Amino acid sequence: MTARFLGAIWIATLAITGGFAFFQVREEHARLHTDLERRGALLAESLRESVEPIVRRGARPAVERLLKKFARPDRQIVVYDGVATPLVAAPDPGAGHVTPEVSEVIAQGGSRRGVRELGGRLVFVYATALQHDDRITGGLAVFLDASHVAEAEAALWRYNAVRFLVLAVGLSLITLFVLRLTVTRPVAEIAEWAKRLRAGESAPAPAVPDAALFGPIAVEVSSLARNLARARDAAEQEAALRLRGEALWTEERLKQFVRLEFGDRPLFVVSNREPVSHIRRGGGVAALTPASGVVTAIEPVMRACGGVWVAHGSGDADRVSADARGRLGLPADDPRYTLRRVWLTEEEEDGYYYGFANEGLWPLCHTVHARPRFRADDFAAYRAVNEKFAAALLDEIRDAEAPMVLVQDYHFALLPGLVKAARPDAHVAIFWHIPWPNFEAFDICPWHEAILHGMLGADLIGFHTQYHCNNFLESVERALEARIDWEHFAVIRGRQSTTVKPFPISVAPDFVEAPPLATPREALLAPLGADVEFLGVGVERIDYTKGLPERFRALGRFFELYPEYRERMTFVQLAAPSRGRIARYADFAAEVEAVVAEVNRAVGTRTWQPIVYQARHHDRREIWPYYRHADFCMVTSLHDGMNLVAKEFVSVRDDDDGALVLSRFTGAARELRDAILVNPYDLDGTAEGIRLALEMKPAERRARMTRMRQRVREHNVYRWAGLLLGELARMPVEHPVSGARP
Ligand code: ADQ
Repeated sequence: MTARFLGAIWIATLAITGGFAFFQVREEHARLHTDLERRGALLAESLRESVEPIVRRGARPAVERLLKKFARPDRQIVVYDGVATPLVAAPDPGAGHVTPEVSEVIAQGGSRRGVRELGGRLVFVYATALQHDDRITGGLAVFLDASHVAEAEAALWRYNAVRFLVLAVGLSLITLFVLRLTVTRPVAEIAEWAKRLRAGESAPAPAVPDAALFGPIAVEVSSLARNLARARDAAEQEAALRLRGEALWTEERLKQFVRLEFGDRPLFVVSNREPVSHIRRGGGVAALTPASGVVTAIEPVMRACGGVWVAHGSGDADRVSADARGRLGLPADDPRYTLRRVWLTEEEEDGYYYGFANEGLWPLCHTVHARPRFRADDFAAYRAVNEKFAAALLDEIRDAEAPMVLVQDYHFALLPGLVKAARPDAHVAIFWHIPWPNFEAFDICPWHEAILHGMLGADLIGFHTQYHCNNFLESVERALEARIDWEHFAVIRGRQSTTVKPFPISVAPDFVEAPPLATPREALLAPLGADVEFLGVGVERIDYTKGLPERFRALGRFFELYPEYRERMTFVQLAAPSRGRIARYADFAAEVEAVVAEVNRAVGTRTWQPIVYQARHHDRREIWPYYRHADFCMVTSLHDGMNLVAKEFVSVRDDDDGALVLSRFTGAARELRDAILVNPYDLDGTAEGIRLALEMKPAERRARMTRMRQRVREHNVYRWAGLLLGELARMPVEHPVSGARP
C-alpha cells in the first residue's frame, strides 16, 4: 500500500512539475526570441538607411567605420553587394556568412529573420535589402549571438527538476507519517486486538483515530469475537454435560434440535410486545427491552432458533429503525432473527390492547377481584387487530411450507383460528402466559365462545400448569359442542383436534450476557442512602396482580413486629410503569406510592427509609446487581401464571445464597418448593416469611437455593421451547396440495 501511495505521488508530482516546466520553458524561449528579433530589426533597419547612400556611392571605408561603430563581439554586422557577396563585415572582417535569409532579401527584397548555427554557435539572423529607386543594390545582415537562449532553457529545466525532487520527497515523507498514524498503526493495533480476542482474552477495542473508517471494522470484530466466545462456551458446556452424562437443554441443543426437527423451516412467533422498542431519547434513538415476561422468555428462544417475530411496533422511533415493511434484524449487533413490526392506530391500541385485552381478559383470567370491563367496541377492535396481525403473519409465511407458528398470549385468542383457516398446513400453537379461570369466572365474558373457537384453531394450546389446562378443557366442555378426550387432554371438533398441555415456562440460564460483576453491594446501596446490613428486593411491572400494596404493608408489619430490624434492613423496589393509559393502572400506581409513603412514614427514621421505591424501567444490567446482592427477593403476586422474577432471582444467585419469599398463587410456587411460600393477603404470615428469610440458618438457606438453582437450571426456557416445539412438530396437519401457498 505504501509503495502504491508513493508511486502515485511521484508520478503525479512529475506530471504536474513537468507540465508546468514545459510551458515555462516555451514562454521563456518565445520571450528571448522576441527580444532578439526586436534588437536585430531595430539595428538593421536603422543602419540600412545610413548604409544605402554610402554603398551606392561605393565609399567602402565609410561603411566600415559605420559598422565598426555598432558592431560588438556578440553582434556582427555584414553589408553585401547585389550578388550577395560580403562587402564589409564588422567586428570580424573575415566572417561574412551568407545565409539563406541574406540570399532571399537580395533576390526578393524586404527583410527575413531566422536562427542558424554558424561556426558551432547558435546565431539569430536579421537580413534586410538595400535599395535604390526600387532596385535592390545589396543587403545588410545583423547576426546576434543566441546561445544564451538554450542556456536559459537548460537552467529552467534544471530548476524544475530540483523543485520536483524536493516536492516529491517532502510529500512522500508527509504521506508516510500520516499513513502510519492513521492507517498502518491502527490496523496493526486492530490486528493485535483481534489476535487477543481469538485467543479468548477479553481485550477492550483499541482507540482508533478515525471512527468512520475503523468503527465498522471494530464492531464486526467485536461481534465475531462474541460469536466465537459463544461457540466456544457452547462447545465447552456441551462437552462437560456429555462427560457428566447430563441431558440439560442449552441454547446450542435447542438450536440443533430445531434444525433436526424442522430442517430449514423457520419459526414464526406472534406477540403483542416486541423484543426491542426504539424510543427517542435526548436527541437520539435508544433501544429498550420492555419489562415483559413474554419477551424475557421468547427472546432467547428466537436467538437460538432464528425465524420471524411479528409484534406491535410501539416505540415512537420504531418506524425509522425498521425498513419499509417494518422489518429489522435482531440483535442489532449480531442479527439472528427478524422482527416484523405491525403498526396500530391509537384507536386500535385503545380498543384491542388497553380495552379488551387488559381491561377485559387480564382481570378475567386473574383471580384478584378486579371486575373485568367488556365493551363491544373493544372486542371489535380486538378482532380487527387479530385480523391485522394474521395478515402480517400470512404475508411472512407465504413461501414457507408447513410453517411452525407460535402465538403468544391472551392478546391473540382469535389468531390461531384465522391462520389455520388460511393455512391448514401450518403447525399452530398458542401459549397462554396467564392463568385460565374456572368456567364460572370465564363464562361472564360475552364473547367467550368466539375466544374458545379462535384458540381451538391451534393444534396445540399451552398453559403453565395442568390446573389451567383443566380449567380450559372444562370451559370448552361446558361452552361448546366439542368432545374432550380427557385421556389425551385433547379437544376434538369434527376433523380438527387440539391438544392442551402444560409447559411451565422459565428463563435462560444467563440473565445478562456479561454480568457487571464489579458492582459491590456498597456501591449499589450508597446512592440510595441505604447503609444497612440486610437488603430485600422486588422487581415488577406496576400491576394490581403483583400484590405491591400487600407487600409493602407486610414490610410495615414486619418492622412493627420486629423493631430490632429497623435501620438494619432496606427493601428496594424496582417498579416498571405499565399500561398507564388505563385509569385503573394510573390509580393503582398512585395507590402504591401512597402505601410506600405511609409505611416509610410509619416506621422510617430521619436517616433510614425502609422502602426505596424506584418507579422506572430498568435495564437488565441494572437489575442484575440487586438480584445478586439481595438477602431476599419478594414475589407477592395475588395471582400469576408463572412469574419469571422468582426464576431470574434464582438464576442469578451463583453464590448459592439468598432467600426467595414467594406467593403461593404463582405458577412458580409449584416448582420452587424451597422458596418461603406465603399468602400475600395474610400480612402477618408474609411478615413472618420475611423474618424467616433473614433469620434462616445459612446452611439451610444455601441448601434451599442450591435445590432451586438446580430446578431452574434444568427446567430452563430452552427446555420449555424444545418440549413445546417438539410436541407441535408432531401434530398432524393437512398437507399442502403442492408446495407453499401463493
Ligand atoms: P409478566 O406479568 O410480565 O409476565 P413476569 O413473569 O414476572 O411477569 O416477568 C416480568 C419481566 O419484566 C421480568 O423479566 C422482569 O425482569 C422484567 N421487569 C420487571 N420489572 C422491571 C423493571 N422495573 N425494569 C425492567 N424490567 C423489569 C407474564 C405473566 C407471568 C409469566 C410471564 C411469562 O403474567 O405470569 O411468568 O408472562 O410467561
